[in-house]
Amino acid sequence: MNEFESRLQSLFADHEQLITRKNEPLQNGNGLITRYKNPILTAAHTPVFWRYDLDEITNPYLMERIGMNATLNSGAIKRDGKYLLVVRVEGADRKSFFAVAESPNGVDNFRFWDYPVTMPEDIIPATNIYDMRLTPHEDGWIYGIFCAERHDDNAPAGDLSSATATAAIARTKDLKTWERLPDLKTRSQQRNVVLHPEFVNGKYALYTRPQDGFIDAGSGGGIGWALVDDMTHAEVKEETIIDQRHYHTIKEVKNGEGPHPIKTPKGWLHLAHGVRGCAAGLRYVLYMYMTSLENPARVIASPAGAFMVPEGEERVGDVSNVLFTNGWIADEDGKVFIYYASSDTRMHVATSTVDKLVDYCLNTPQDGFRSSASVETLKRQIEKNLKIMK
Ligand code: M1P
Repeated sequence: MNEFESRLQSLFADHEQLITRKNEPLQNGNGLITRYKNPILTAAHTPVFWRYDLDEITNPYLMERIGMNATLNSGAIKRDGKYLLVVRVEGADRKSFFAVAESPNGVDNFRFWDYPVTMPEDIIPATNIYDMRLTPHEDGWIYGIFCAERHDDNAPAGDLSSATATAAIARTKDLKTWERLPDLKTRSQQRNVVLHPEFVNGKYALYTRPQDGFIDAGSGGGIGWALVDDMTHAEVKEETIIDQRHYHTIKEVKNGEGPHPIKTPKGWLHLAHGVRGCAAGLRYVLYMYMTSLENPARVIASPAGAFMVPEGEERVGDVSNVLFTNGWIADEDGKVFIYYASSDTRMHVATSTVDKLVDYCLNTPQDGFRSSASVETLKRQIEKNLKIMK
């Protein structure tokens, strides 16, 4: 065996060892979620045959030809007993694309399908596409709504950073063949748009996130709600903010819906991200809320603060201090798999149950928006507990 062949062999062996590594739940959780020891997907999990030209004649030094930088913000769905993620893979060239990774158990052994998703373009091609929310809708289609980023041609000459964010829409039956539908028509820019899984008053319902600019929510922001007649020509004519940003909270700067909500007997469970600013930059955390079964746009529970924050190695990456989620799977037995990315770099899983998440939403105190209100809430719990402890 020559050097090329032996390196090739170890590349494949190391990769196989990495992707088949057993994951383990971490002890000492907070009673609500269980984190897992290993990230479920990293750039190193992408197939060797994506990154290397395996031909000794054209790549005699066996060097990486197409680098992968990150695997992050993934949509999630369960099909035929398999846990499927539509992963945002970011190449070394900074372009993101979608690729499906599947696992037999939802916590490890995630393996990418051979080819990434070939996503058809809309009329104006996008420079970058990312962060797909998957919704199996009661109309029979699986919709993928994602951000399409394009250079802002109205920016002053020489400004190569200004961009626009638009909600792009595609649908599929098998995650292999995608039909691209026209981008969502709205007055403002949009990111973090999510399709509700059921018709509401006979219409499609969208969670939106209007924003003034590509980064800044500006005067807009908050999680919005809009009814749309037709997903093949989707247009937001009226938009109501159902989950506001608020001063001195974890969602002061901006927020955005995560995956589509989960239906429970007590209401719709929502998972979202909230952003605040600090000396270290923006800090992204996850939070939850619930809306009513009768009217999914009416908030019925809003626990104060964060549901999950970046911890340990999660805090560091390409964009540090970020947790972001756009995928979760509720199993038939009530177990919930929360798929989240840390610091725009790698994917993780945490598990919980529908019952625990509902209990968390309904019984965690709400934000009183002032320190004195927080102290009163704390005192009530202390008083109750001291009686129990006597
Ligand atoms: O870098 C953190 C996140 O920033 C954006 O989220 P939002 O639209 O709420 O600001 C997105 O670009 C997301 O992909 C990214 O993870």
